[in-house]
Amino acid sequence: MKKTIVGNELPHIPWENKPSGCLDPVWRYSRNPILGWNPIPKAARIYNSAVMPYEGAFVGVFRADQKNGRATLFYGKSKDALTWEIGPDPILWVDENGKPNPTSYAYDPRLVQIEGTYYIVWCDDMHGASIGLGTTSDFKTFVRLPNPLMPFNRNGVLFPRKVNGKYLLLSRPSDSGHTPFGDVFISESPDLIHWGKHKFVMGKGGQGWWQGVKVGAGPIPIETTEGWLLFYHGVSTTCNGFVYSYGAVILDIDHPARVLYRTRDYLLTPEKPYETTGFVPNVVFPCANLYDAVTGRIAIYYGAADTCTALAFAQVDELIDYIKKNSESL
Ligand code: BMA
Repeated sequence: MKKTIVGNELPHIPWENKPSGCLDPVWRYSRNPILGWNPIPKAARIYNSAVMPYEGAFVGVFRADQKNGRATLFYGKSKDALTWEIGPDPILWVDENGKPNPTSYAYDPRLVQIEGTYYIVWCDDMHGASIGLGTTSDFKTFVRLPNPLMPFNRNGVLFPRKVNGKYLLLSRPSDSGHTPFGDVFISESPDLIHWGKHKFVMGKGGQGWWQGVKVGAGPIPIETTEGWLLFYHGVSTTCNGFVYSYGAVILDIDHPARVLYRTRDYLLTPEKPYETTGFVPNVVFPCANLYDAVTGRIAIYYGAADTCTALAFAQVDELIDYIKKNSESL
């Protein structure tokens, strides 16, 4: 069988075949959402969260909005990546000397393994929105590392391996609120501490109006023989507020600042009741993907309406073919 994804097999990836009659390259899990309102005693809503395979099962770092409204990160584990055991308490971050180093708020985590170490990137508070970075070796002790970039910034996404000998981080510089800054940049580092050589990757706009206000990188990019496959969210404005959809780009494998293809139309937009109704209506926001390199199956984890966690599926060859044939002119 053709192997397009460069990576490991994951035979127990959550999966459901495409429903008959569906023409779209991305389709929803029929039992969505997998986490609904008040999923654990200490959180009202769990969404925009990160999961990954770990020791034959799955682990996750979850964005959980507590009942005081504050966004916090919780650890969770699962045998099937569908039913999750989360919490009961937020992650207790420590500094590199083991002293408590709590976050004041933390949201939209991404989780990645690079050279055997696990890293969590999230939206942090450093006198305003900024990128937070932490690490763990066992999902028991979570150590905060220095904030990689200056505020204000969101949607930090690390690549799963070094490229040309450097760690790579995507981010979306902004100001402190829901801002008009909406473009994605890439930075590189020899050590995850010192970041530089910043480059522009992609901007809001294009022919697709769904991505006309801002765009932001989503889950950890998937390495494929065609380039890095990266899902991203795109925002448009209506008279009732923002609408968050998602699409995907293919980035050059050795020079990921170079976009090769980019979806002109969204892959998924809020349509289902759990996406159109909730704490913030009309939001689908992907933060994680699982994949099986043998079958090319991809499971996308996304937050729905800032309330629920939902799942969608794609097959890599069909998806890449679709992106190439339906690309924005770049
Ligand atoms: C963004 C982030 C996301 C959220 C989205 C829609 O700015 O804060 O966490 O899902 O807004 O509210």
